[in-house]
Amino acid sequence: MLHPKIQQLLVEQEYYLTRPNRPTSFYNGIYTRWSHPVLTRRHAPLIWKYDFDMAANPNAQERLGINAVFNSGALYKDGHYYLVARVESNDRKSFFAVAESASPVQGFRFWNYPVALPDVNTDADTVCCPETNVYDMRLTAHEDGWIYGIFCSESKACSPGVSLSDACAAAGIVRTKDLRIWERLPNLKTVSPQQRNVVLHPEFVDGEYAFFTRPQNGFIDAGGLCYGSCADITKPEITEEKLVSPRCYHTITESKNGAGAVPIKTDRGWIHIAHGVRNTAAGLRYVLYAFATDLREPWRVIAKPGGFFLAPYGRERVGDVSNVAFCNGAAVNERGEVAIYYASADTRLHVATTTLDLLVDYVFNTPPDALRSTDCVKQRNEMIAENLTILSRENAAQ
Ligand code: BGC
Ligand code: BMA
Repeated sequence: MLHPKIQQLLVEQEYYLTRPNRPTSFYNGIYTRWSHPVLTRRHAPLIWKYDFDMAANPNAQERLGINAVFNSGALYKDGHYYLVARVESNDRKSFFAVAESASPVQGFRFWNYPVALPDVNTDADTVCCPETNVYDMRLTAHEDGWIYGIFCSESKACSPGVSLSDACAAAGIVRTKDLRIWERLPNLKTVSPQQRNVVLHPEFVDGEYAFFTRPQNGFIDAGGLCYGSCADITKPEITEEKLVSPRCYHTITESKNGAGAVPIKTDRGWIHIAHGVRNTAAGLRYVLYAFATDLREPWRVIAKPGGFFLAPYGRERVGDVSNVAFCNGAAVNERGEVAIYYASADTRLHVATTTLDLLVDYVFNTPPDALRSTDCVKQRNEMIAENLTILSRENAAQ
């Protein structure tokens, strides 16, 4: 028999999981925001948290709590949406779990077991200890036929003299055909000592596996969104990283930036949804920005709207790490509908829906950042002047 409290929780969770979602009134003509997050800690199956054995758990206490469900890789395949979410338990360790739905905006359910991620480098070397934490998987359906997951593999730094919080970040690589059985490949090697926010491009470029990288000297100090490639993904090593999207003073990427979703292919170019970070008196603020790169030379930026594409809004601003919007997955269906999965405040996962056409309009027709207040006002005044002419024409016609 099940504990009555567990029975009640199961009923309540079912109500929550089947709750319909609806668009909000938020408008910018670029994407639709939805009322409810698509994944939260309340989506975590109760069997992950409670021991259902009445004798062992007579008070129906949570034994292994789940704190947050956020930054998720995404994939659309055969009419279904798959999310590989970052699930963070009460002990601060994250793990990956697959949630599936036939709809991009509602009805996501986790599979019974989290991803069994094969372990690597369990022997400490002289610089980095064995992997401690994993997070932020990007899912790439590659033209070689595999689905790859590139994620951050974090470990404690262990050279002599380091502080308790010194850490190493590397890009972990796994691949699968069915999201159930995962093969682990060696962590990506690059010239720079650390990496976070690495994304595998879905197509070969000049016969090589192409990556968007984010070189960093230490665990935090980061050097812009870059590009590099390697011939053999089973021996993943990038020997040269080209700068694609630099950090820039007094813009949304001043402190850090990095790739987000796997680039989205359109007729006009690859559309990238990345993140930019600036510092404030209240701590770091993470927003999403977008740009396009050339179809044949995916490292070459061909359009770059100014400012953010999406920033934490209203209640999204509140959570464990407030003022963070973060995206590591988007899914595109055969009708050109795009679901952008973004997390807020490192706490829960939302969706913004749009289309390839609307994204192309946004990326190619939004003016670039004019970089100085005076020039920004000039840029705005040109639009205001044209608008006033249009308005007076309208008024005269009435
Ligand atoms: C956290 C990440 C964070 C990173 C850099 C990690 O330990 O798990 O969420 O992005 O540190 O601050
Ligand atoms: C990072 C990311 C995310 C996280 C963000 C804000 O650098 O890799 O995991 O959402 O910080 O805390």
